[in-house]
Amino acid sequence: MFNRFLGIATMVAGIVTALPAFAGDITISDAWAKESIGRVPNGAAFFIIHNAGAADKIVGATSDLADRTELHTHIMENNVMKMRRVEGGVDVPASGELAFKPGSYHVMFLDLHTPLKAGQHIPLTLQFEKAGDVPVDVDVISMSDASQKQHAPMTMDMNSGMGGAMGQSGGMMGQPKN
Ligand SMILES: [Cu+2]
Repeated sequence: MFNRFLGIATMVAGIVTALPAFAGDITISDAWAKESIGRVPNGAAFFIIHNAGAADKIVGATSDLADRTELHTHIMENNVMKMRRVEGGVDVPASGELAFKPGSYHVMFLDLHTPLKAGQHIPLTLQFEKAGDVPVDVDVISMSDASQKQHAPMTMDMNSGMGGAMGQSGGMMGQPKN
């Protein structure tokens, strides 16, 4: 019984560390964005939506960080990964989760007013059909931390036959080829 109590205490500590945003049945965890490199004027935020209640839908996002804040997804078209703005929102299943992650759904910041810097926390508001506005605190992380999170790389899966070369560290963009 004591062990079980410790287990619960550990779980709660983990949840507190993740600083989830909470509104009704919707909780957002693990919200992050990549730091800006050079003068790239755009950025993207990722997070996990947890829904404890009935089916809902994320219909938009707002921020003061950029001229436009949009819901985007990636699609494969003729073997090329392309970004598209999501029209009509994305369904969040009842008693389920929806992940916004690299290579898939993301919140896009177009024309950032200032570059994103690692260590920053940026405010973002997600808009749900039923839960309404849910404020989110997004952690801006470094490129190297971000590449560790990106188990689904943005590039195409062209190296799948090469044995996965996990021994090499630091290869962010794959090997250059001549
Ligand atoms: Cu995008």
